[in-house]
Amino acid sequence: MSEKIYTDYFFDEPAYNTHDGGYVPLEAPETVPQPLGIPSLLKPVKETATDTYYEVVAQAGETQILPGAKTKTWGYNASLLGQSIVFEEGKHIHIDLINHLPELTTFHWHGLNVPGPYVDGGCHAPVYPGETKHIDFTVNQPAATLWLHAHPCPSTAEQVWHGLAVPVIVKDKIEAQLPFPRNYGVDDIPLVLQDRKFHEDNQWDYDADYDPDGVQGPTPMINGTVNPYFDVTTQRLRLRILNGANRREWRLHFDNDLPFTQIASDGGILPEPIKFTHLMLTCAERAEIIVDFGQFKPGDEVALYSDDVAIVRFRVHEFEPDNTVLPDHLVDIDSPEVTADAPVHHVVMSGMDEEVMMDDKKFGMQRIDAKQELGHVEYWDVTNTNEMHGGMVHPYHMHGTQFLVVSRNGHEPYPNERGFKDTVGVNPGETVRLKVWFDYAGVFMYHCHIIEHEDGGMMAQLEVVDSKHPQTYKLMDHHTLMKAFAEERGIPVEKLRLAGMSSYEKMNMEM
Ligand SMILES: [Cu+2]
Repeated sequence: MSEKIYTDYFFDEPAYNTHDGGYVPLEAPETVPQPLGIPSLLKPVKETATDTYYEVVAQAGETQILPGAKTKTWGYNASLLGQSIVFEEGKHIHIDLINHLPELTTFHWHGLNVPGPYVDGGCHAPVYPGETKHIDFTVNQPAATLWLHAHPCPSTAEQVWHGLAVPVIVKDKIEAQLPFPRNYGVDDIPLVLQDRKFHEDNQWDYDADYDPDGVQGPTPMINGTVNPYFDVTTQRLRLRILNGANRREWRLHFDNDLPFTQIASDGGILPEPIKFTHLMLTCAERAEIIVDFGQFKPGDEVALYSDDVAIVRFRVHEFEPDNTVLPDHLVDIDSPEVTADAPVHHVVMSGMDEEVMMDDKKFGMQRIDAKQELGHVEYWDVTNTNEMHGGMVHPYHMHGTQFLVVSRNGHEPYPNERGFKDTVGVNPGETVRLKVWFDYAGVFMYHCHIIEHEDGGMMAQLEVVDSKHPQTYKLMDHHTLMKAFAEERGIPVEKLRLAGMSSYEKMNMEM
């Protein structure tokens, strides 16, 4: 492994979302430390040599997060966040998507290469209360940390805020050969980073906290735990970090700038491990890191911070010495040739607050904004036209693909962007060039992953066309979904308030 240790966040400090007027800084919780919650692993309902069957239930419940009253929360197969789901590469997966919530939802597999728009689970795949829908697909991508979250437009932000987000772990034979910790819950743990404001009786109040630039809270909540600690019983610890916040960027570093090693990005293992003291994750991005506690002794405590607030405390216990050295090279990543004569796609993310748009339009569910032939490899140039001072980094996400980052304003991408990604932070004034291809046909969304920005219209969709087997898709529309939300809430549609609606109204734009 190269001995270079990166000590900066790469991103432009003037563009951090801390500079926005509505920014809510994190505050250190004053409640008693709690053991970090580790989502249990969802058990398959059936398994054969080739097929795995799951039931994923979206449900409402109550969770003891703070002392006193329980908080009303949502989750997958649990009251908050959920049970982590494991997929093995090559297996055929069958999932019953079951909605026990009082309102419609969708089940979006963020980062999974599957057909769109129904298996992918974006806005065109609603599951209504009491309904079960079935999907099946073959896992066709390398080992990675992905996630499942709700995506019913324009209420994605509120449903994720209620708790509908859970890690999805893909395993394969290549990752299994690498000298990584992989004992789930012991030396291999997910860290879902979120922030909330607790109102009266420990409840969340999405409407009260609403901000069109993204809802935040002052209290860090990690895997659904406030003020968590984790008992370290091995020298090396693998953290699968997911930025599951609606809007917050996390700027991560340990006590005394303890270096750590990133081994994977959104879509899988990096070609080579990269050493850091500081790492910034924009919304929906993932990083797998290995932390080496070899220099510590039992009783020591090492905190992980975002900015200056400790978000997890690692309590060091006895452990066996572990002198594993990571190889310099982890996996091969072949960058495919761009298809001859392929067009270059241009995407522009503009505005802030209610004015956010993509290519000067707000999202229209029935409008196809771009097309790409199945299997073709094409450049996508993604531009953020925000001003550097007072603008925001917009995390750009595409459904149904893992892409490669080619360049940032013509320069090399960051050193930890040499693996597959599905979400990339685009700085104000920057154009990021991506190399994009799809393994399956369908309609796929692409958008800013500040979730209130996507609900507010900074989103578009493309059709991946298989010319040899043309297909048509039944696309949803905002009106149908909003009518359903209103009925489920027992109110007339005129009275319905969902996160993204005010952004369309303020701009006099039709949903
Ligand atoms: Cu944005």
